[in-house]
Amino acid sequence: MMNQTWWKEAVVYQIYPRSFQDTSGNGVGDLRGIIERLDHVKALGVDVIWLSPVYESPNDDNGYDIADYRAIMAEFGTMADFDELLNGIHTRGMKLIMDLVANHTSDEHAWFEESRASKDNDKRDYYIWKPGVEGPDGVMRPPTNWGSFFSGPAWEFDAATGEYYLHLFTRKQPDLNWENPAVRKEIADVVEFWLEKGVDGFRMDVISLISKRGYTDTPHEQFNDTIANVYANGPRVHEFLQELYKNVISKYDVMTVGEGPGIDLNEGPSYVHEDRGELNMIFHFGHMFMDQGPGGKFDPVPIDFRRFKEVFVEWDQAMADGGWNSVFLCNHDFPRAVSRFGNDGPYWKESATLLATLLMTMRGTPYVYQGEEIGMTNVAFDAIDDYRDVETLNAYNEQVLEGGRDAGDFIRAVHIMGRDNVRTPMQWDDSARAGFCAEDVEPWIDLNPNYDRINVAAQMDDPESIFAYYKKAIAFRKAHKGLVYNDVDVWTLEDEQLFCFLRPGTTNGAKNGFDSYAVLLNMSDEPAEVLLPGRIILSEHLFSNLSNQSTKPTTTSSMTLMSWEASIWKYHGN
Ligand code: TEU
Repeated sequence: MMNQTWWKEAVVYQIYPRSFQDTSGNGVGDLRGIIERLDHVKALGVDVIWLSPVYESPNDDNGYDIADYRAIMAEFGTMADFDELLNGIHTRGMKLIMDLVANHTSDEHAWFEESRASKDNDKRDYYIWKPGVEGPDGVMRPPTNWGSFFSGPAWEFDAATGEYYLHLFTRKQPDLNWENPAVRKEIADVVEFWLEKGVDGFRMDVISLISKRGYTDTPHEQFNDTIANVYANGPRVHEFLQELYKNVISKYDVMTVGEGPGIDLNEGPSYVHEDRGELNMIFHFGHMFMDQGPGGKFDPVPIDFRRFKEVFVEWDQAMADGGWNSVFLCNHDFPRAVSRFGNDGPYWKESATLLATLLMTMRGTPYVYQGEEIGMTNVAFDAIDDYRDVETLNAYNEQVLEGGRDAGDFIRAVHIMGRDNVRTPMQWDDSARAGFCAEDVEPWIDLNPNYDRINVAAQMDDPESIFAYYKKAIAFRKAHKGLVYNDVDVWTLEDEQLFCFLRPGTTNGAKNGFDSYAVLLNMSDEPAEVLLPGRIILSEHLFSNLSNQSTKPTTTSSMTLMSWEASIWKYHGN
């Protein structure tokens, strides 16, 4: 039986502060806005808030480029606001985890300003500097052929000292040199600073990238393979994480979740196994990268439903022995869950609530991204000028302006995959700015025009709403611990429509004290016939997302689910 802890039983809600609630009148969300909306978050029944970065930043990548780890971004407020927010969260019985972005800083961080000043500066080795190499044509080239996550080379020439620095993300996000013990000490001090303030843990940005493997050219391959084979899981990553845990994190009762591009099934458990003293859980990208075609992120292909299910099964099995998973369908980097995995047209409500059911019935800690609880959808701006995300804008420059790709074709890909899909302002009500900011203020990015239909106010008091369903599903998970800890046994892997699994209340054949649950999900627009495993009998219907659900208790071997119906049963047998 797995060890039981609070962070396994917790449900996490992610806030992207820029897009949550403006109170200062600058069209940008802020900390006081979050304070005002804490009762909304509390009403959902979540336990932990993960706050995307709020530190001082020039916002080249919306705060994922930190200029001062100990200061609050002026646009978001002050440290006094932060303290009040933390207090407001704790008073409501919730916890707060911060976003620790420590693979890189902003180029406007004081460390980098010193580092770039001269080759013999004390902080030169805080970052990764290399001389260029001379090509056969006598022209100076970057040290390797590495590409950045956000288009263009991963090296930037700096004229002051005539060398290149590494930046796996934008050129305003230079990579820190974790080989340097002084850098590791700085980061440990930052972690301690926030833990001493009373925060309850960290989400660690691209933590899989902090140890570099050495600097040789990559073969020409798909970018996601380069991430996995060249950038991620470097030789010292586990040593670095163990050091941070031992010296600082282990002294506090907090949770950690590492973000892990390039972490595969073999590597995953070594980041989170309970004996290793590294992280509690990671975000893997098995289901987040699966709809990219050969051209990468802006070359979308349809979701392979069978593969989608396999990803859940494989990761559950990989973590079953002493590890732990996080479960998420969306965050600030990927499309809206209902638009991507559901049907945001005719089955909007049914599919959004089905996805909530999946999230709350898998093993692993569930993460809900702001707006998911009201079924917010992708947006489809026509013009590139309406987009704000540096990933999208850089890709537009590279693929359309320089590469000659048809602009309309590119924008259609952005409608499906762009990160701004999840960064349009939170939809609170149907007033002119959806309650995100004052009506005479321009928000930093346009609203999704469907805010008049999809908003919190419209759902708040409606017992049939997506919001009401999220509340019920979260409470249901908390009341049925078997949904947290029991094994996952999927029996419809081949099926084109169904995702059905058992959560047996037995571990290695012995009863574990929890009940057994069967979760039946029809992830399609057509009704579907579920063939039940012969060894079980559904004994009690517990939960469903449709009001006209198929609640008939059955002793027969099959039942029919309506389009996007989700149904949870207690069962007997094994
Ligand atoms: O994202 C890391 C990451 O792997 C992303 O590049 C992801 O693949 C991409 O956004 C998908 O389009 C983290 C943060 O979550 C992201 O917001 C930051 O931009 C990035 O790190 C750099 O800090």
